[in-house]
Amino acid sequence: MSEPQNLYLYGFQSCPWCARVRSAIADLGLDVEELDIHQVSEHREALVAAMGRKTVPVLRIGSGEGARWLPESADIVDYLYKTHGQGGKPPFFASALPQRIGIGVGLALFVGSFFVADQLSVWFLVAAVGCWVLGRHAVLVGKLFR
Ligand SMILES: N[C@@H](CCC(=O)N[C@@H](CS)C(=O)NCC(=O)O)C(=O)O
Repeated sequence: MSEPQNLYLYGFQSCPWCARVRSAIADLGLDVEELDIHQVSEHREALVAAMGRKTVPVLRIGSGEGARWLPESADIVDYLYKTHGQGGKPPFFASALPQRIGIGVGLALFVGSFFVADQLSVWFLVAAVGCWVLGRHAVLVGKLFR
């Protein structure tokens, strides 16, 4: 297990994307202080001051002027495994891969829709939107497999 790393997670209890980060933190056995933006207004204000919005989860690495603020649950999970995972990989649905695959396939189908017959292009567009939505919400899809 790694030493405490001066890591802080901005989030709130019922946020599914925060749960994804929490599962990685538990898996890696990290010491991360959680800062609940619904319970403590100072945490919310600090987050908005740093990020310009209150979307969570956001990982703060360090404190004060030199702090780095990292948004996006999949990127946070990747960062935690890169820095503390000792070569291990996050589980598929906790990683950024499903999002990247969903969005990539969605984009490919969208572009493909311009090159196929009219009747087929509608289905390509429907499938493109489906892949994009599934990719964006991979964390919720992943819950079905847990
Ligand atoms: N793509 C983002 C989604 C984060 C997200 O939608 N967070 C919700 C809570 S679970 C939120 O903060 N919504 C309020 C807002 O954006 O102001 C991620 O994976 O971290």
